[in-house]
Amino acid sequence: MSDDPLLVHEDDPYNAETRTSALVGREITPNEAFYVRNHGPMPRLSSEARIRVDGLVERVTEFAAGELADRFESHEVTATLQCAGNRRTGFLDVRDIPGETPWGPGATGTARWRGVRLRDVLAAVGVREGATHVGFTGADLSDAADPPSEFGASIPLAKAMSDEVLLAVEMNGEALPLEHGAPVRVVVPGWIGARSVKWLTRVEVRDAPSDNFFQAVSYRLLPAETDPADAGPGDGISLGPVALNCDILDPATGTEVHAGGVTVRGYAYAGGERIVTRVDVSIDGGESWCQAELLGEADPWTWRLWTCDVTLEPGTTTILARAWDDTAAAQPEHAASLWNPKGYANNSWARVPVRVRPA
Ligand SMILES: Nc1nc2c(c(=O)[nH]1)N[C@H]1C(S)=C(S)[C@@H](COP(=O)(O)O)O[C@H]1N2
Ligand SMILES: [Mo]
Repeated sequence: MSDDPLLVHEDDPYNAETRTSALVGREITPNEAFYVRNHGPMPRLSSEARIRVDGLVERVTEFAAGELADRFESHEVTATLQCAGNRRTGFLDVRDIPGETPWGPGATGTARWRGVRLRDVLAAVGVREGATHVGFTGADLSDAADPPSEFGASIPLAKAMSDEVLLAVEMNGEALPLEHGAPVRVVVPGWIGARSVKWLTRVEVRDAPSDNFFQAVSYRLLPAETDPADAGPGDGISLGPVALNCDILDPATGTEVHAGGVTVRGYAYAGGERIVTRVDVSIDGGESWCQAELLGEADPWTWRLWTCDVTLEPGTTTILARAWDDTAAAQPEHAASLWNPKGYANNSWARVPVRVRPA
């Protein structure tokens, strides 16, 4: 076991997920334990860095990053970020996914984000008639894009105008760390992490979604038979609101536990504007289920931690978990039915095999 809360998948670009041991039982993920998902080298910007707000606005305006917090009211939102590739490893037993990071359950975390509302910034510059989307551009150049480009994304105007979407300058009470997008990043609660653009340099009000590679081509869910190399702009399903998901953090996959009473612990996250309403746990392959205790408060923007006491007999067993949301939807059973060429949105039942030793 390592003391490092992060499991590094790649050094360049730097990509690391939170180990389950560092996620378990914590409502808030500490900054040094929060997963990092990058598509290129991390740019070092100063507080003088400009953020240009343009497109379908009355007054094209540039703000210095450091001036935003003085110009607009400060707001804090506790929100879970979840990468669309979280739990991709569950797909790899079904079929290989070359060229994509094999994220386990730790490409997600919850932080207290403080900053200004995007809505207030948009009101200050004036949104023009015909606007339907708001695009974001970061300062980092990615050669994952063809041709290489800055990382970018967009969200519909209605979401951009919501209370919860922030241009964040602080994370858990500290200045936003470099790897999380300093000095200013977007935070879009309920939506896949890829829409929360880091190292923000541009906000563009548009009459269509962004044509940035990471919005138009990547982060889209393709039919299983497609070769992602052939995918062009607009192909597949654009990923936006996160799908209902959960995973087991303790016991950890493949570990040994003593027979008898065992407390199973994990997280569940409804995504979109939904809340988690129930988490079921099974130790008999889904024949029967017991209901986990949901901790904390129901909140659409954050995960719900849960615990469930089970009694395990000696041998090997796979602990299962599945979450339900307030639309009465539950997670799908098998990763196989969800497999897609880029390995996004695996929200199939959590499955954690353990060896149970006689007590
Ligand atoms: N500029 C920029 N923003 C970005 C990315 C990036 O590579 N560059 N990665 C995105 C993805 S895919 C995710 S999941 C989240 C991860 O945020 P974090 O690294 O702070 O956890 O940032 C998003 N914003
Ligand atoms: Mo992501």
